[in-house]
Amino acid sequence: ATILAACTFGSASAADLVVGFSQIGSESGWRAAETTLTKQQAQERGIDLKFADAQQKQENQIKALRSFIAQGVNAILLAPVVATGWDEVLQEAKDAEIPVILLDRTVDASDDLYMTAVTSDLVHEGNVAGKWLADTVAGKPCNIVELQGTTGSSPAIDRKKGFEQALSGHDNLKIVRSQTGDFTRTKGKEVMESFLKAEDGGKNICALYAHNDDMAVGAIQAIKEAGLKPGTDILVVSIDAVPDIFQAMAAGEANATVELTPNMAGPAFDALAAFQKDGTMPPKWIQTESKLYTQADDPMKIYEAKKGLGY
Ligand code: GYE
Repeated sequence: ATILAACTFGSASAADLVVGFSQIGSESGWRAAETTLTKQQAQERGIDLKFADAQQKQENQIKALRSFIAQGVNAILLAPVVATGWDEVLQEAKDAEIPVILLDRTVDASDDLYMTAVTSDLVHEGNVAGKWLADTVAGKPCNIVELQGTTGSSPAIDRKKGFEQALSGHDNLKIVRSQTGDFTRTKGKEVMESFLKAEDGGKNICALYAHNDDMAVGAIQAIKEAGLKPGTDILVVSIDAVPDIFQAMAAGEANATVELTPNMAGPAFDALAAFQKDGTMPPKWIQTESKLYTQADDPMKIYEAKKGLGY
């Protein structure tokens, strides 16, 4: 397949590569940055990028992939909105000898149906967030509310798993409410409002764990409107490290975030270039780094550095 697939590219140089990108949508600042950077990198590398925004719907992603296959693109980038339901269309891409690279989320499908997945270690991210909270509350009783990412997506599944792993052995830490906020600010605010109402105005909520910063930013608004102080009455820990969470940290309204780079396309395009050059196959997983940031890390400086990067 490698040799055949290499022939698919023929003598095309990077400048001739046509790549289809099925993007989930623009549910968060992080997602918007990933789209910006992918388009920028394609332009810099002379790649003809066919961009399709699925508006958060898997059926639109499947339609886009079928259209890319019909167009005979050289390769496909896919950020899969949910983890299941991809086998058939990935098999169609494989039959057409079009390599598929997964960005920022994984799929429950055999890994011979995609070339590689460029993602962070999503379980580790949840684990880092949970460990930070366990260390911060240091044995005191702490009721946690959790805003989950999109139901059925690999980040929602894995970030929950990693966080709960970090809590095991700390009986003082308890998740008392957990619901999806679909990775958006609006839904994050809405669900946090319902948590606060259900938990006696939030008096006995010690911390919020949000699977992304956008839901945390929405929740912070809800906490303030309930007359409580986010960052002190209710600790706030989340993931992505988008500029606005650093602004909240600088105001003392958020406490910690785990960084996820929005530059997934760089490693993806590098892998495609190597494959096109001499058929070199990348590893099945290209892992991006995760780094914890807290209020101690000069948040305003980081905000200034990040705010121009397409979020
Ligand atoms: O954390 C969130 C986006 O798939 C890991 O998707 C990504 C997540 C990211 O909506 O902001």
